[in-house]
Amino acid sequence: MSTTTTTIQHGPAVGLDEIAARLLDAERICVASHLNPDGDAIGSARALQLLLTGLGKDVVVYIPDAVVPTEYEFIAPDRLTADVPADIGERLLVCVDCGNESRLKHPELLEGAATVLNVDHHGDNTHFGAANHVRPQAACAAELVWELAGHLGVDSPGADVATAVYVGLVTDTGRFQYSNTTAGSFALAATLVDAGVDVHDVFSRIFETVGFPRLRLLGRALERSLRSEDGLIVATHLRQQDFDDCGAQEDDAEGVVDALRSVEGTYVAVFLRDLDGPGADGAVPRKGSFRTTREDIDVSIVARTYGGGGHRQAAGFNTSDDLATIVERVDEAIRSQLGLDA
Ligand SMILES: [Mn+2]
Repeated sequence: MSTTTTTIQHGPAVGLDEIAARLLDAERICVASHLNPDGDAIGSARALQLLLTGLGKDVVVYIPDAVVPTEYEFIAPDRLTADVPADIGERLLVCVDCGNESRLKHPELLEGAATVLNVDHHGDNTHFGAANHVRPQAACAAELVWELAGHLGVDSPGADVATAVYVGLVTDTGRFQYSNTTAGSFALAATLVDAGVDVHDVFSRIFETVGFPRLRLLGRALERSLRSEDGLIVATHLRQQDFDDCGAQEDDAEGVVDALRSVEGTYVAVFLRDLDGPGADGAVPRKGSFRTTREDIDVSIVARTYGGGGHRQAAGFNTSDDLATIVERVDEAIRSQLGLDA
């Protein structure tokens, strides 16, 4: 590449006023979010794009593979790209809901951008931006984007921005049921409804549009579920063959880990997904996720021992370990975190 490369800066923590000032200074902006985007990734990126476009900025949105899961298509960003924009050197890059560099997939994006801003709520965010606003107390990144609107001088962001923010809020709080749900989450929801969100419409678009392949895939995952000897961990796995048999896509596995954690007495739910057949070395690349139901367990610590990361209560990783090995490691880790005898 002939563009000037700047090394990733790990810059200071700043307020949203500073983030807003830098955005207002820029003419061309690239809003980016993470691999395998969820409702908050899409919602926060779309809301920020709408705000900035409304201010006359030229805004493209980068999401790895340009994937928008079907249930979020109604808030899909415009000018969505899976490629590093050719003019990235002249664009201000602002990442939302993205905990670390690898979640962006293309490092050239960070290296090539004129400046990198990082707005997020993941506690283990690596502060990869030149300026970083990371607030773990926020239930979702979209909440920060909504607050940012005020700093950008947008007093009434309108129903479309409110709807995109609400999608981030309702999904990241597990419909206002996860432990990150606060009085503030409900207050924000009330504000968003006042701004024009149609709560039932969002509900039916996101939660009542489950494709039949997803139902079949969930059935397979549940049928194959197992429990650790002490009952603290419920786990399952899916292979590519399962996806093929069910006619399912990658994002159809979304609800699996949440179904597991609902079992009585479960501390941690583990979901493992084989990515391909075994490589030349016989190892199967796999992608895993952890969820815990308990405030006093931090699953992101265990995910980090696999080079992954996430939140205290929800984390992901890549590995070639099999399910039994992972369950054993998680069991050991939570016992040590809770001070239980091994
Ligand atoms: Mn989020």
